[in-house]
Amino acid sequence: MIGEVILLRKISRDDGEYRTLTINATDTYSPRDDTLLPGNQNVGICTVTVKVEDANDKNPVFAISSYKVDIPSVKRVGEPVIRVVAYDNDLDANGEIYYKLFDPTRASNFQINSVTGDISVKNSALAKIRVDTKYNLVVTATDRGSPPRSSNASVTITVLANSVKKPPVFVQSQTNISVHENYVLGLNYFPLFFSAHSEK
Ligand SMILES: [Ca+2]
Ligand SMILES: [Ca+2]
Repeated sequence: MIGEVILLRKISRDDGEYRTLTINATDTYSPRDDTLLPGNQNVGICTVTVKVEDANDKNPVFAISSYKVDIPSVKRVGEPVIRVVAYDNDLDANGEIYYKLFDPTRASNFQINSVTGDISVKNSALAKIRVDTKYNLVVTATDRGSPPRSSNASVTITVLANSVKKPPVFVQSQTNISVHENYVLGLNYFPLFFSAHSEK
């Protein structure tokens, strides 16, 4: 005789990785067999341990749904801008995440490390912008389950055109001054010329 164990409802790994079942096999009373009187049947007991395998039933979740950052225009190619982070509570490949960056304008000014989520500058032209410029990007986190699941977050990067204030510069970097010993304190002065440094 074969006994079948059938799943009657959906089972979740969140309630535990293992389930233990106790199965009894009882022989049948037969009027022609005196040894098998009612209440005097033989019982065999078997314990079955069921392991619940992981299904890819969780989406990656971003720690922040909307990232915003301001960066100076002097950022060079490869310089980090911001790091995005997502989590996935599934196991193994079902919980392994990789990142992709999508720019609706196809400008390719920024790039993302698919493993770490680090976004960095990709285009040196960002260092030459003349006005503050906002970039609205979308980052996607996708797991390696089959089929895969994914989530999006928005990333707004504002590149500030005049973010670096350069110090004033003296017209003459070296000046020689003669001082008479009988000059009056506070009355005699010596003009030193300097100019503000221009960004342009
Ligand atoms: Ca998953
Ligand atoms: Ca799961």
